Amino acid sequence: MPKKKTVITYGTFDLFHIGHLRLLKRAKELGDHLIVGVSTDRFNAIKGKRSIIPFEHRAEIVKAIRYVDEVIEENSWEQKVDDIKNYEVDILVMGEDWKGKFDHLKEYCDVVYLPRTHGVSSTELKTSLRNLLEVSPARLREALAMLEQILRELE
Ligand code: C2G
Repeated sequence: MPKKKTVITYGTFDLFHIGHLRLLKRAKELGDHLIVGVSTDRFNAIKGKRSIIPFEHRAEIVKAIRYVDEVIEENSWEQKVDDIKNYEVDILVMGEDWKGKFDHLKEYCDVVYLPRTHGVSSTELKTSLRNLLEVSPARLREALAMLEQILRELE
């Protein structure tokens, strides 16, 4: 029986979206067992990222993804070496925005950078949501004029 190939990847996975899903799908296709290190809120602060969705929910969502076999906490940059050893990881997978950043781990396992899914990111989603909420006075006046027009037609 050949040894199961274990894959690991890490991320915040805030506002879970198609880019995250496709990354996890492709990571699982590289092996048999996929472990995902989900960044805790505290580690996000260290990364300089503030996620909207709290860690517990982000972890629960990732765990529910059919490609994911195991979820662990990502608490530090340094834990990857121990994780690779403790979980007998064969491949570390990251999106290409991290290209080169984890090459030092090639000493312990294969390191694969996969193309990102273009046109979507948690940051872009946050911006779109913010724009939706920002109603300018001009847009309010337009809406008011439309409502007054509707009222006139109803009278
Ligand atoms: N990703 C992607 N396509 C996108 C957005 C993200 O392929 N449109 C990938 C990223 O390249 C990453 C994974 O999805 O591999 C998770 O993305 P983030 O949640 O943004 O993770 P990040 O903040 O980059 O944290 O130690 C590693 C860090 O924890 C990675």
